[in-house]
Amino acid sequence: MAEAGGWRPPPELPEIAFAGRSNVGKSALLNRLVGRRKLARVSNTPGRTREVNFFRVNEAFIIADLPGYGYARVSKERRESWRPLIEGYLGGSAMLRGVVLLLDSRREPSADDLAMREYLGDLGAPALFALTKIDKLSAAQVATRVAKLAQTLDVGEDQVVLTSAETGRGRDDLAASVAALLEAPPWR
Ligand SMILES: Nc1nc2c(ncn2[C@@H]2O[C@H](COP(=O)(O)OP(=O)(O)OP(=O)(O)O)[C@@H](O)[C@H]2O)c(=O)[nH]1
Ligand SMILES: [Mg+2]
Repeated sequence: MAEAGGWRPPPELPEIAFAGRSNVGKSALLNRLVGRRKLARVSNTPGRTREVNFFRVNEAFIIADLPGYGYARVSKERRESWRPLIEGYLGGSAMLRGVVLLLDSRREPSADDLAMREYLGDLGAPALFALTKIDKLSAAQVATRVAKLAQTLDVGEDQVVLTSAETGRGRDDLAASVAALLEAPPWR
């Protein structure tokens, strides 16, 4: 089901998935994480990434950049087409070790964000919550937004990583958290 065209790695290396709504900054953050400017295409056109893109990092693990969901300007059918693709991948990959769900630090979670969060809870996969574009908040706004988002999502603040692909903030925290997911025993 996850075969969205493009390269699919043989299931030999552990996989970490990046999920989030369209334009939340998945591609930018994963480029920042692996320190390569143009690994994943950062789009000027939201809703661009419509397949699962796999990136092998250091011959050690795979990042699956999932298509962004919830882009309003595409047709209703296409807007809802993310579910089977994303859930098919997350539900089916034998090598999945964890999911990073990205949320825009400035915005309230959308219905799709909450559906995704619930899906991850039901799935039982280890999850991290990366708040993106933190550079767009003032220092004073950060603490209140983080507390509010953690509460809305019903996650502990220790599972939340504050990130900016623009400034690099949170990159090392995210790398450490991803490394911990990779070192944990398979959950499935
Ligand atoms: N200020 C700021 N802008 C960001 C940040 N991360 C991403 N952006 C911008 O947000 C837009 C979307 O970024 P992408 O990384 O392409 O988002 P995406 O989630 O991969 O989008 P899709 O592939 O369409 O689902 C681009 O214009 C980025 O330059 C950030 O940390 N800070
Ligand atoms: Mg993208």
